Amino acid sequence: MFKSAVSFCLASSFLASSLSLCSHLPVNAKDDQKMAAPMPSDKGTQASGNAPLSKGVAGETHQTSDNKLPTMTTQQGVPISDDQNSLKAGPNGPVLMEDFVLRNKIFHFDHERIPERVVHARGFGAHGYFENYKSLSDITKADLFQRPGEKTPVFVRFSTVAGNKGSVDLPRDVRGFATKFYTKEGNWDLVGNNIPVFFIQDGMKFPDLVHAAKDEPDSGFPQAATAHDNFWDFISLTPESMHMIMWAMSDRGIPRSFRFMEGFGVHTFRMVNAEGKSVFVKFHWKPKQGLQSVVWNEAVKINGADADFHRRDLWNAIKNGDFPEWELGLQIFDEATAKSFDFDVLDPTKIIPEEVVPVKIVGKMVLNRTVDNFFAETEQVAFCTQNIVPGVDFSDDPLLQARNFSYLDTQLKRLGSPNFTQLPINAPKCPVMNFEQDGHMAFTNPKGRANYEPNSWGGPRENPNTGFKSHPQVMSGPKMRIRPESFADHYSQARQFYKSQTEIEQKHIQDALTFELSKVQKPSIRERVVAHLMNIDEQLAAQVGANLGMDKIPAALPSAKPVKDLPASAKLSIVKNGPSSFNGRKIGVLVSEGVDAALLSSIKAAAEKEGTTVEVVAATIGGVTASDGSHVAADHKYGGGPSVLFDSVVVLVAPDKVDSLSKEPAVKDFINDAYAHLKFVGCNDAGSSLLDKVGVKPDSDEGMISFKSGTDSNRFIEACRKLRLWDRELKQKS
Ligand code: HDE
Repeated sequence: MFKSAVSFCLASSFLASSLSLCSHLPVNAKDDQKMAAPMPSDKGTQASGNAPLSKGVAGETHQTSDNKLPTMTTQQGVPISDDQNSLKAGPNGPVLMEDFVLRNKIFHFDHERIPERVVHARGFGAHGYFENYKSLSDITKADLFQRPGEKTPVFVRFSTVAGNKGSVDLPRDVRGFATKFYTKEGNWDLVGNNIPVFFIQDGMKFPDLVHAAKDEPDSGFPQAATAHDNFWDFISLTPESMHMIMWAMSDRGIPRSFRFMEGFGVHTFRMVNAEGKSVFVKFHWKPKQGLQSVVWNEAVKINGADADFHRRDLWNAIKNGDFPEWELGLQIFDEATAKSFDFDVLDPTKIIPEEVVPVKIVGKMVLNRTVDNFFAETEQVAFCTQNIVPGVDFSDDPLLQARNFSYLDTQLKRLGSPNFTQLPINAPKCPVMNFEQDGHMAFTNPKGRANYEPNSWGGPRENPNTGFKSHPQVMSGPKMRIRPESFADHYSQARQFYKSQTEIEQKHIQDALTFELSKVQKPSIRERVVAHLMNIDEQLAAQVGANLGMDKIPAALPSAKPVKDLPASAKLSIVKNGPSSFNGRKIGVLVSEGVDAALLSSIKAAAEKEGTTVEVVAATIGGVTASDGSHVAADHKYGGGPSVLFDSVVVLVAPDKVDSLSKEPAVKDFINDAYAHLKFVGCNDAGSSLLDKVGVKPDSDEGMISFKSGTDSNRFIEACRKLRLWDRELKQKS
């Protein structure tokens, strides 16, 4: 009665248009049944991939069976004939229960989500390798560090902490920097952050910290933002967090991209050599691209313009062959040195200044491959701090000890099976041999008869020579819940950090604290935070208090230990550790019809020489015709490519377009924001007039560069190496 494979509704891959077209189905006179509307074109749709389509007998469209694409199958491998329509009793009839194709598809879809990470839910990963500069056999027997030039595969996942999986990339937050080394002696996970200290000293407080930082439990907001009462309430009652607060409120909390941030192992770890001798180490990742952050107003706008700013940046850099690199640095010290410090190296709220123990660079990491599938790799990767290899060991840092419990537990919850280690992204790239078996989704069960040890059938067996052995540290002491006295100085290093910043960086810390605390509704919480700041720097407290409209700055809270004036450390500033090149950055060139072709080419050439990307912003995405009649392709339309997406901008317009452009809101914003965000701004003569008309003085400071000839392009790029003209903000302030 019914033709087979009737009623393809391939008219569009989009449900809405499919539905509207299907509701006007033409009637097939012969079978008196409704048929799908014909395709508007036979070029193929998203639904059909690129499969050629042919017209059916009554004008309906069918996929041809002779296309070259592989045949779609069910999960059981059964070829699918129709991926558009469920199996019905007649064209308008109910869907039949026997439709295993539909059921399998929906069943799988219904189970697509897994629990997101309870912290660090939003992340982005990439593959690469770590390469040794020289052997570290004197301090560690870790196999990956033995041979100079040897490369070890790695997977790195960067993340924000507080936001949910679908939140934005640029909230003010700490960034995760987690590295999985697939070594020949097992996986080593170095699960660090872009800030070298942490909020708390004992894992017991972690759930409280995270509860306070995340959205409030009654309202469910704010998401991915610590600017709310609960967070600052907890912080104001937790003096140990003050050092971390200085870092989080600095520009480190709003990095320009993952590529331009440092990474830190945070805790003190141990390395152990073949003789069993142990040293303490702190791990550092130093970006070869240099440090860079954005300014707060820019971050706010980037989140709207491109919520995926950081992930897109990393993806594009790798796809363009501009592989980001970090050098691995170690601070190595022995127990005697550790004891000589007036802070405790087991306290994760403390750093060891690089001036005190220099960072020894031992190798580099290159990220050179994007993931094939976000879920399979970035989402399913399971980092565990307890994944270490022979030659690396833990210290007694109580935060690290608590993490070692937590991560395995969380992976079982997220990935649902103890066999998560068998997933390709988590599986070691060396042999895995033991008698662990079964469990959900076991697919590498041991072969043969032996599944216990000792047995009479065969290996594997333990190896006392090469197997992992914990450093035989002597332990003694009464069993008690206590915070050591050596952890009690909460302010000295916070002060040291603040004092080590440049004037502009100190201003940003003041501004960040002001912004966050201005969102706190309860005055007593604001006051308590300012009272802490009094212990760090009285002027900082006075400025933040004044910005918050406090009549009286509260007295400093009592400090358990006298606050020390430690020497400033240049390494703690971003501005003092910027790049020497504009390599890897991006210039946005705003153009009009009739743009000067020669000038545009000279900018592109100068940028290419520096390793800088140029993107063109025009009235439409169709591009413009340049002065010489050539076509200039556009990467963005005005408004679609605001200046916040670029590290510097150039305004290249034709004289007859100045008037009309000066009335375009998106063009005005482009120019005004670039100036306000302290960027270097280049322009041709007509561009200068446009700047003037929208309220930006084209010769107001050395950051404004006018292009008279092609050589000015080189001058512009050289200026851009400074990244921002910080003086502009300081002058605006005075
Ligand atoms: Fe984590 N942390 N953490 N953490 N952490 C997680 O593990 C936890 C801490 C860090 O990209 C969770 O897989 C406890 C410090 C990163 O997949 C969870 C404590 C540092 C990532 C967890 C800490 C970190 C996590 C959530 C205190 C910096 C993301 C999902 C005792 C050195 C890794 C997951 C990735 C993730 C627990 C403290 C960094 C719940 C209990 C300190 C970079 O297991």
